[in-house]
Amino acid sequence: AAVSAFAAVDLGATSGRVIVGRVGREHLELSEAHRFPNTPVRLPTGLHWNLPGLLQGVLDGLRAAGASGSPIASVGIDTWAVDYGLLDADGALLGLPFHYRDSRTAGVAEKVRDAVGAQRLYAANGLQHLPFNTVFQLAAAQGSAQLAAARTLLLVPDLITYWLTGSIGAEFTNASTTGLLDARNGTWSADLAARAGLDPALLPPLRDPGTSAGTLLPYAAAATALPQATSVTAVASHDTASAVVAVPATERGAAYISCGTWSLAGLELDAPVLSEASRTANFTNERGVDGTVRYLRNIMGLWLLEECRRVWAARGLPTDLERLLDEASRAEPFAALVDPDAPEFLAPADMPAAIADHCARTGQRPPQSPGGVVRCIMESLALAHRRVLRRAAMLADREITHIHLVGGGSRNELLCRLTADATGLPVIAGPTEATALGNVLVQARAQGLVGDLADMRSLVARTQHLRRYEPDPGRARAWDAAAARLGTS
Ligand code: LRH
Repeated sequence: AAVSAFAAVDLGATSGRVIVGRVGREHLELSEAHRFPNTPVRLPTGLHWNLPGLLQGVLDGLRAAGASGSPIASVGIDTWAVDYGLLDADGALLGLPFHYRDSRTAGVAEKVRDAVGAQRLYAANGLQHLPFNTVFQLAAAQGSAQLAAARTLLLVPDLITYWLTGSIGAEFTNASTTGLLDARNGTWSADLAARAGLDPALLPPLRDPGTSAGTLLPYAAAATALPQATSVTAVASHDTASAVVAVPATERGAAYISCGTWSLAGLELDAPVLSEASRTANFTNERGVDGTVRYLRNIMGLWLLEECRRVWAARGLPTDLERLLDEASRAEPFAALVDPDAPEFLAPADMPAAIADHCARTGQRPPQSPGGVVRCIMESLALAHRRVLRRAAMLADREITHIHLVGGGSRNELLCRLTADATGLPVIAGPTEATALGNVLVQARAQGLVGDLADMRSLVARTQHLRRYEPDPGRARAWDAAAARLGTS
């Protein structure tokens, strides 16, 4: 049977990859063509992404993809959300985009919320309050020469697309993370922009996932050795939106956790939940493909672990993941628990110290060994998964019968097992490469190779390796007690 090949560019917070996906009727298979580090740069102006470096990695990766044996039918790009570059009137990039963990947004969101009104803001954009939502980043840039010179705002995947094709647009799923999209009708809100002091003319026309975003510019064709006619398809360019496309859910009772640097835990809905209870619980309504809503909360995720490993490596301590997780699995249960979403964990210079401080402040003995720290992180994340999914079920009036845990975290057996035990629900782990699969599937659909969301998910379920973790009922009481210790249920 016919199989077509697509290139998925997936940029994450620590690395970028170009992956070749081969799709046929009963066939869905990925292979990594190129991986490169994504190293943020600190300048006097703050913490930035090295976008030109990332573009080079993308070009190298596309060249490798093209050399991998199959003709590349199209290219799709996804990255993390919210961050953007500004173009001047000539279409040139004005400075390096800021990293969402840059501290310049501290206190800004509160000001915007006070000016607009927290309830009005949520009613309008339906977004979880995160200090780095694009609208708050732009508010922090108010009055800068850069913003004054800007004519166009492009989110990171749209900027890469623009650099590859010359075509300007704002892909819809990622646009929904800016805080400038109207939650009810899914169009840019000139009113929100005006209230945030922004010129709505900066916001490019929206484009839907699955539509074409042009073909390669001559320089890009030359750099990648791909035909100039190679089309760049707008995929669900928000990585989480792509990951949720590839959640192999076939039943209504499914919840998902897209677990990597962040844990994004929630439900797929047909319509946003904009209630006051949802606002105070800080749930977000991001947009997915085909009119779906990603009703979820950001949980700080494996960032806590990765940052500990980075700090330990700098001190010459062992950082082998297998070994750390093995030590964690043998460490004392529930010795110390933290709220992973506490603001001090967003960008600390020293994560192990931040965790120790948090424990001390909450009257707990800080974990004494790396294994103990990792145990604390894993149990705290499992409890956060439990808390968020129980809340989501209540707020959206849905019963959750099982959890799909996708992304890099699905390889973490300890986290999967603890999440099953903490929630009392089966966890179906995998696919690990959900984001790249979602990216490839939306491209394949644009070529008519697969059908609707249900079709794509069933293909994922049939072809990808999944592993099921049953909750241990004998542990339920202990988890209830642990949740109670954090003041939640
Ligand atoms: C995950 C993610 C998440 C956003 C964050 C900035 O990579 O896109 O959905 O909230 O990065």
